[in-house]
Amino acid sequence: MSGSESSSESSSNSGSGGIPFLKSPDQAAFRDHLETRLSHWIRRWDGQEQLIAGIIGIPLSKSSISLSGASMTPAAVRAAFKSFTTYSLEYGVDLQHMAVRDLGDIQMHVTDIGECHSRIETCLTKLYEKQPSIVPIVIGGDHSISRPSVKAFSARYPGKKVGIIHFDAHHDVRNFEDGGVTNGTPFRGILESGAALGNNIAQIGIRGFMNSKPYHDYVLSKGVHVFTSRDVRISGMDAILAQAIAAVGDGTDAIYVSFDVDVIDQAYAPGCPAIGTGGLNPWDALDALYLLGALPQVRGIDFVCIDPTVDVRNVTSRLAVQFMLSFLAGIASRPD
Ligand SMILES: [Mn+2]
Repeated sequence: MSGSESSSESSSNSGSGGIPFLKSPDQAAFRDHLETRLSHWIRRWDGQEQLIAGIIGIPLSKSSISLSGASMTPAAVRAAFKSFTTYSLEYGVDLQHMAVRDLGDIQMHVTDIGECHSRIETCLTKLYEKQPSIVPIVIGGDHSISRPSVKAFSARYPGKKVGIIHFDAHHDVRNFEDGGVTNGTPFRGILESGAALGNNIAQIGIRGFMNSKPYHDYVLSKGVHVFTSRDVRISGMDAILAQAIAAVGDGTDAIYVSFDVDVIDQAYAPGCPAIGTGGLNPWDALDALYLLGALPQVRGIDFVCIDPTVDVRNVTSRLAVQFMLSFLAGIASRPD
């Protein structure tokens, strides 16, 4: 039997309902049997398997100060899974055998933002009980989801301290009096709740003409380590990240990474509500996320504030997938 006959026979064997070449809708995309796409690899979680990492969507954007379709991000990110393979020649890794699954979305209340935040904390707290070693990859949602996410993360390590590395154009410590709990307040909430101490938080990529001095003074008064976008451009990401890790890792037992995609320059991340120039470039961020993934103390991450409804050719959602993959490649490089 020739090779071509053999391959046509295998196609006919795999046809839906025994009909040759017919594929079920969930397998309708082109498939090359010599490559694995994320959409083939990241299957839904069965509720039992102990995972290295799990994707959890939080479709909340009613708490965004500016109009945001961030609630659409988990779906947009999943849709982009078909565009990427599991193999990176740059990092020398194929992720396809790593136990990473899609846990689905946390159901949001339609009108009650406080209830939404409470559900996030409850759901993640229970998840950590059931999956003690999981690294959650939380896909927001706007940045307000990070306060309940960090609170659950902090409670995961009772009696211990957690550190946070926060990539953002903004300090995110607005007062609660003017607008309540929003995507502008997560780090005010984290600091005031004691979920993490200021001295255990580093903010990377904060930039000018997007913040106010009282908020800059506030984070400094709490001991937060602030590295601007300009600092990264002048000193290089490796040097800044090393300083941030040294500061945040000192005396802490676990590190959470919160990544607001608006930290990236608007040219590379047009699908964010708060776009602006002077931001980080994506390749620095990709490497930073690889290095953070490789660090065993890093036990959770979120990606927030993408609005797929204003994105251009899904550039920003796809960037988030690449960020997630770099981070997972880092995890794959950890010693067992
Ligand atoms: Mn931001």
